[in-house]
Amino acid sequence: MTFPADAREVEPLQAEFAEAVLTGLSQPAKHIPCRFLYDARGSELFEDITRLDEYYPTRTEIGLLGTYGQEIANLAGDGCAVVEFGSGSSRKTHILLEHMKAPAAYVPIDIDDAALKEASVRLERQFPDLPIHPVHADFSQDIDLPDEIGGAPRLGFFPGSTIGNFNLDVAVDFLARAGALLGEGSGLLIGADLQKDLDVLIPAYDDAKGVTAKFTLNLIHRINRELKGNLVVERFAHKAIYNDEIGRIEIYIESLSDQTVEILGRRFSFSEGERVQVEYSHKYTIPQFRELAAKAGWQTGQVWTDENDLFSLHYLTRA
Ligand code: AVJ
Repeated sequence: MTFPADAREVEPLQAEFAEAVLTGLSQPAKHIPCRFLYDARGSELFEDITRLDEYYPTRTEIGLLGTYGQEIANLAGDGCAVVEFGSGSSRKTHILLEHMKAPAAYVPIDIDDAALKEASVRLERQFPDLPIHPVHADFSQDIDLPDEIGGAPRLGFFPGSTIGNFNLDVAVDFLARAGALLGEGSGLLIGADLQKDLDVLIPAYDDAKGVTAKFTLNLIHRINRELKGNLVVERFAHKAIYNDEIGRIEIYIESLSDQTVEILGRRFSFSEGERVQVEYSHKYTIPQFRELAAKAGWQTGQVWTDENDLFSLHYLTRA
């Protein structure tokens, strides 16, 4: 395994977090970008979410990868370099790699260096012949692929419906840049969550055990710890609603009273019921997602879904 040069190291997140919170809470419609939910504790809580009965995406996608892995591997061809965007714990990658014939390399890209190292060590043990070249970077920024993968055909892998975090424009922009990075002739296997009944959708983002609430409210603990905040977590609540017009789950931190808080020596006021938007999770129909991919210059091909039409896996190609 090789680790990236300093030039590819990401900026320390601390200053960025401070800037995002101070600016985001100064706007009339308060918001904090969702990537700040995923610190070490947040990533742990998200892993807990993926194991909830109500949270169908993870197990459904894992099922699809198992069922259609061979078909996917055949489409990708032999000797591919697999490039995973936002690989995190790389919990789904082995299913894909097991089906692929003589993959040339695995390139996990993630902003969390610890998760990246851990996953690389685990996969290296599991696939001793597979060269692994981790890239420590924010995959939403411009990145370079390691020289070591040379001219191997590339298969991008973007599971989990992480693309659902992005607004339409940002999603198109990301897919276009992923296409430029992977290059001509490459493939992209991408998971997209599907639109569905609210009685299934809402509990997936507001579970009975309150794990999702804990995940959302962890942001308050992070603000208190890292940005000298004095927020009282009991005075806020997790709120998940479905925006029917746009087709997305919207997650908020809601203030339970009129209150004023202090963060890095600055004061912020909340009225009772006021919300801070912290995450979006866009849901697509298959035609909608194909249209989005086409806008970003990808050819749409195979789509796999489960028998309950909960989740979709798309295989895209680049001419
Ligand atoms: C990591 C963006 C795929 O949208 O389902 C789940 C995030 N937040 N529950 C999703 C999330 C709260 C998740 N993604």
